[in-house]
Amino acid sequence: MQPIAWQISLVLMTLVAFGFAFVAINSGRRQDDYTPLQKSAYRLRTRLFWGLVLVFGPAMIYTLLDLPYDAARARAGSGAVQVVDATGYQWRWELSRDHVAAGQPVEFRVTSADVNHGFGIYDANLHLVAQTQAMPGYTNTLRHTFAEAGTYKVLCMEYCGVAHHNMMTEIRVVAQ
Ligand SMILES: [Cu+2]
Repeated sequence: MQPIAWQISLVLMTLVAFGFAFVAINSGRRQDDYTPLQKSAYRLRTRLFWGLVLVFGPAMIYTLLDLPYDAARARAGSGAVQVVDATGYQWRWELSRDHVAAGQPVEFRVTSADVNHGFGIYDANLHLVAQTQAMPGYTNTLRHTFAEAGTYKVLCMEYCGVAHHNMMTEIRVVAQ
C-alpha cells in the first residue's frame, strides 16, 4: 500500500510542479497574448481542477463519516461497553481491571499521574492494535473491540525517563 501511495503522490506532485512552472513562465503576460497552446493549457487546468473537486470532494466526505475512527471501530463489537481506567506513572501502568471480554467494546480512559506517556496496546506478536496519549490532568478516551482472545501488552510509547522501557503491563482478553 505504501509504495502505491508514494507513486501516486509522485505523479500528482509532478503535475502540480508542471502547473507551477506553467504559471511562473506565463505570469505577466496579458490574456490577449496567449498562444492557442496556452489557451488549451488553461482550459485543461480548469477541467483538471473540477475533476479533482469531483473525485476528492466525495472521497473526503466519505472518509470523514466514520469520525471519530475509534468509535466506529468499537461499534464493530456488541454488548455493553467495558470501561478500563488506565493511569500512567513513572514507570508503571495502573489498570482498573486486568481482563476484558473479546468481541465486546472496551473504553479505555487514559490519563497520567506525572508526565506524558504513550498508551500502546500490543498483541502477542507485538503488533500495535490501539494507542493514545496519557497526559497529566486530562483523560483521553480510547475505544477498541478486541476481535481475538489472548494476552495483550500495554507499553509506554513516549520516552518518559530512565526506566521508560520497564513501563509495561498486560491485559487479558478472554473469549466469551
Ligand atoms: Cu515512557
